[in-house]
Amino acid sequence: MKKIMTLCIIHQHPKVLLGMKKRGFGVGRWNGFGGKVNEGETIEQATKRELFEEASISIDSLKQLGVIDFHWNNRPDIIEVNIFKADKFSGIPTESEEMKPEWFDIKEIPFSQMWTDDPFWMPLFLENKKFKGKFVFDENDNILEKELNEVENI
Ligand code: 6OG
Repeated sequence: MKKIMTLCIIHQHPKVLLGMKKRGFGVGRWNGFGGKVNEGETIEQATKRELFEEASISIDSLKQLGVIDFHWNNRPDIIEVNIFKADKFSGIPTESEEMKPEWFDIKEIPFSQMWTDDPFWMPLFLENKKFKGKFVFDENDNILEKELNEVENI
């Protein structure tokens, strides 16, 4: 089964807003904000909802820069993560039960405490390039296979 998910990173150059995941999937890692797309919701609506639920901020416009399929060699499901950027928001980034937001200079992105796919696509993301990819992980979240291509359109 394919699960459709969102991931949104606020990029106000030279800083990005990430959140420390406090519970659930990806706990202990810095990441963008996001989660599952609910039934009856568009991917963009889900992205905005998750950002508000997890960090108390609202965005009007957002741009999709990437889509990546993730598989694990010991699990049947596939996660499709839709990656968005926003540069303007309203509200004050606020800690929630799920995420602790923090600004990072793009030269100090904490890749050692992030998903191991992030260092591959983050440079494209920071340059506003669009990309599609596929990563296969083993049961310890090590990358077994990767495919990442810059594309004209998502
Ligand atoms: P919840 O299910 O906890 O949302 N996500 C990933 N993000 C990155 N950078 N790499 C991955 O590689 C990811 N797999 C999932 C999607 C989980 C959040 O984590 C993202 C969602 O934003 C495997 O609500």
